[in-house]
Amino acid sequence: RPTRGRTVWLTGLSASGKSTVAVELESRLVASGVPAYRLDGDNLRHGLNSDLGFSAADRAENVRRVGAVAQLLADAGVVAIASLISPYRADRERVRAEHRAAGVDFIEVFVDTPVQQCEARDPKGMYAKARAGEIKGFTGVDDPYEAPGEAELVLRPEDGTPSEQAAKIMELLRRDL
Ligand code: GGZ
Repeated sequence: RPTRGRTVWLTGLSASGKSTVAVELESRLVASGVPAYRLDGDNLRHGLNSDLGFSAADRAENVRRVGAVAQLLADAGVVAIASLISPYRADRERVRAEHRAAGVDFIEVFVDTPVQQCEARDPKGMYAKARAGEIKGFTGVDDPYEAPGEAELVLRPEDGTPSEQAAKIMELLRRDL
């Protein structure tokens, strides 16, 4: 029986761990024979979304496009794993509504790492630049992040390593894979 495609949408701040959890989830799915494909916000901004910046309108368009691609993948029987900051609730809800209209499952996962912790990690030095005013409109510093009200799953640092966090998503998916 072919697996049913669906979208797992990871939202959270820069350096919250979205991409790492996405990598772990993808390898767990593939290892259990489920086709999965990652759509990473930062990566897609080099190609599909290279015309977009970080205004609210551009972020909305970024989220819309990745949502549409995820739906295509899901339609092809693939588990699409999107990892984007996707800071606006309305943009994420629009993607959810489009999935619902198409009969495709949408699983929102809030990677809830507090900004202090993201900033302490600062793997690319982006928070430092934002604090110094060298980057304007950086999410969590001088641009908003609207936390999900009803995510299917919330992952906090105390839930363990990214691999353990990915295992929690697997539990949620396994019910009806
Ligand atoms: C937030 C920014 C910004 C601003 C550049 N605000 O952690 P990263 O570095 O590697 O990933 C972040 C990435 C965010 O892209 P997304 O497509 O996920 O964002 S959104 O969903 O909001 O459209 C960050 C980097 O781009 N970056 N400038 N101003 N993140």
